[in-house]
Amino acid sequence: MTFTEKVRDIQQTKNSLLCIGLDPVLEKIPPHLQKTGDPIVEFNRHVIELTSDMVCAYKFNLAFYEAQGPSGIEALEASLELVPPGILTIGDGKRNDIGNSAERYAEMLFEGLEFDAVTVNPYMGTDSVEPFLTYPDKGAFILALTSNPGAKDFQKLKVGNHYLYEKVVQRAKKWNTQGNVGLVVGATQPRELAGIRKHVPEMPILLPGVGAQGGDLKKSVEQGCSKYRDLLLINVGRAIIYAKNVRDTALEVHDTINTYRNAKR
Ligand code: NUP
Repeated sequence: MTFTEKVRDIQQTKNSLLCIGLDPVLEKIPPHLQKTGDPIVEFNRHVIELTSDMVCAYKFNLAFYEAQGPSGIEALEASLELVPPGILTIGDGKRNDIGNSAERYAEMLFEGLEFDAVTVNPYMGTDSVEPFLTYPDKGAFILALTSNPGAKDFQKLKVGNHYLYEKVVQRAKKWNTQGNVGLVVGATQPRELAGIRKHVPEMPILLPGVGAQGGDLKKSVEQGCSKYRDLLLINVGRAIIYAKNVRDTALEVHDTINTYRNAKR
């Protein structure tokens, strides 16, 4: 089974496009969990227990763990153990380097931490991305068009008749000989998302930017799904993990996504 098939299988089985971003910040963790031995792990345990029946994936942004030093890495490893089978784990580190060094990043993320998928920065080109593609059952989400305001600085520069991000999408399509390449596209860019989906009808798209960053959920679902209304992984972080009622909030996002997904078009 290719990575793309795995995404489809999990999303259809669980009837969910929701990916929750586990980006814990110590100061924001509720007081009763602060008193435990490892607040980050207990916080993640709390969120995972309340939401694992309604997600297709959990995304771990490495910065939130690495910021804590060695104990943060241990917390990341312990948190990954808490994810039940049948749910994808995504290591969001946007790593890359020359091929020889990128190989070590791929080894660390796929073999050491055993993530199912990672985010990859394409700026250094094909030889830098290739090490992430040598794991056929693992996914590499290539940064195409990000959700932040600075996305326009480089990603929307014109290169010939195309924007730079369109060149990235074209190249990612070429890299996808084994069904293990995906794209990162921000929910703040729904118009461009439609164009990207047309170009890659069957590629998984990881979509951050819903919730705290104000991305448009309805348009994202309408423009970003494949024709089978899947292969879009909608990441929501802060708006769910710090909600007063984590389960109710997550369920509302999950159900809203499915309402848009199932609407007649
Ligand atoms: O374009 C991107 N935008 C973005 O926010 C690519 C990302 N990987 N992210 C990450 O998604 C960001 O670093 C954070 O981990 C998550 C969004 O979280 P939130 O805004 O829902 O809390």
